[in-house]
Amino acid sequence: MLSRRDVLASGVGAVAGAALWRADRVQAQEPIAVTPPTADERAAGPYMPVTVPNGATLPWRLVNGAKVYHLTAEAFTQEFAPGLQVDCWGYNGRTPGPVIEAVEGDHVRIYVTNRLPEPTSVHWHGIVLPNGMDGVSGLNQRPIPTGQTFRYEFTLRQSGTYMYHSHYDEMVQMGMGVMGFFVIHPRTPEPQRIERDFAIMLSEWAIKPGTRKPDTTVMNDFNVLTMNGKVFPATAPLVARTGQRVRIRLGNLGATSHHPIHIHGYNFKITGTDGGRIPDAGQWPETTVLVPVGTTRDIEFVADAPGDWAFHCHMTHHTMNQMGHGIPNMLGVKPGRLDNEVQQLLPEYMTMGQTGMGNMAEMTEAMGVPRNSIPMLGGPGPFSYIDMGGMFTIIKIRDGITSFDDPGWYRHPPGTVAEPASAAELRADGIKVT
Ligand SMILES: [Cu+2]
Repeated sequence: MLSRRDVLASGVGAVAGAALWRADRVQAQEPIAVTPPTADERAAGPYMPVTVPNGATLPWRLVNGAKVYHLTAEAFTQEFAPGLQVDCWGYNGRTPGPVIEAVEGDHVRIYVTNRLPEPTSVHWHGIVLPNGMDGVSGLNQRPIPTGQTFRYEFTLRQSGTYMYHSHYDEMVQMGMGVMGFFVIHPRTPEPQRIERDFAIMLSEWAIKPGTRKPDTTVMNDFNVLTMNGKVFPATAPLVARTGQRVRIRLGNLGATSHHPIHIHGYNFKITGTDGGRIPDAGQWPETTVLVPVGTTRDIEFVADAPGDWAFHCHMTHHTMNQMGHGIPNMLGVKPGRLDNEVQQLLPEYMTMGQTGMGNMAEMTEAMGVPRNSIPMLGGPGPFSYIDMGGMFTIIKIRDGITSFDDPGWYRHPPGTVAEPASAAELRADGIKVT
């Protein structure tokens, strides 16, 4: 077991650690229900804590040199976006559960209380540990019965982005949200200091419009795609100051969908997986990183371009919400007298989609949707309605900011926004529009 001195020796210093702890509390997008860290905890926190948009980190306590955590697997209701309440399972009242954060070399003791209506167990995905701590029900341990608390205990011998999730009745429990991140910071500070470090868990859900309970039995019919348990526009932006070095840790514990996550305005390097840090020579530039089921990917870039940059899954169906996918293709269809005739039976009938579906998000919102559902919802933007939902968020980079709260919409320097071309401009450049 590590001594407290070992833990304290694991980073850059107590004073810096204390400052970082406090900064993270201020930066959090939602109140984090933790007691303020004790002097011991502050002293042992010499790393840049992860910022969890819409989420939380798990509080811990130093007891005789070990970091002690407590997870409770339980059922609760979570709002994915205003208008969509979902009955989920997860840890400590949220899905994904709070991020477990520790430092390489730490000895961790994690108590898991089961308040689910069936047994559970926790697997520590990617973490090197004794076999009996690996959490596969039946193989490595007895399942944790409802109402009981089990103890997991191991020493962290690696650093990187890992996960934890149920390993009992996996289809149901993971489909209901029983998962979270396990971030281990390196014992020696990284050569290039990360100044903004985000963690985003990607999840998929099957929730029929008007219902609130995810259907965990579907194989492909997922219709709600979340980042940290929220769909756009409820996803909190990722805010950084111009010039800061940013890391985004992505994880995917969905059932079947891989997510190509795309950044606008930047390229990045893929710097880590749930196997650990990728050596510099093995990193290549990308603008889209595929995050397959059962993996994590870390990406890093220097935020040198101010603006509001989209950050989203590039599967176009994954930035939609509970729309029907089996509907007829109406593109180019001339409805003729169809509307008049059908309206005699269904007064509110309207044929839609003949010119495309770009305005349907706004229209369905105006027309009303079934109770507790968000068909195709996007959100208002600075220029017009943003017709994307689901796995979509915004990276907001601003010059000189000291608060990382949502800074509002980007104010573009004059002359830097796409605008209608004037006749004189077209003439001058020899463009003929017929
Ligand atoms: Cu996707």
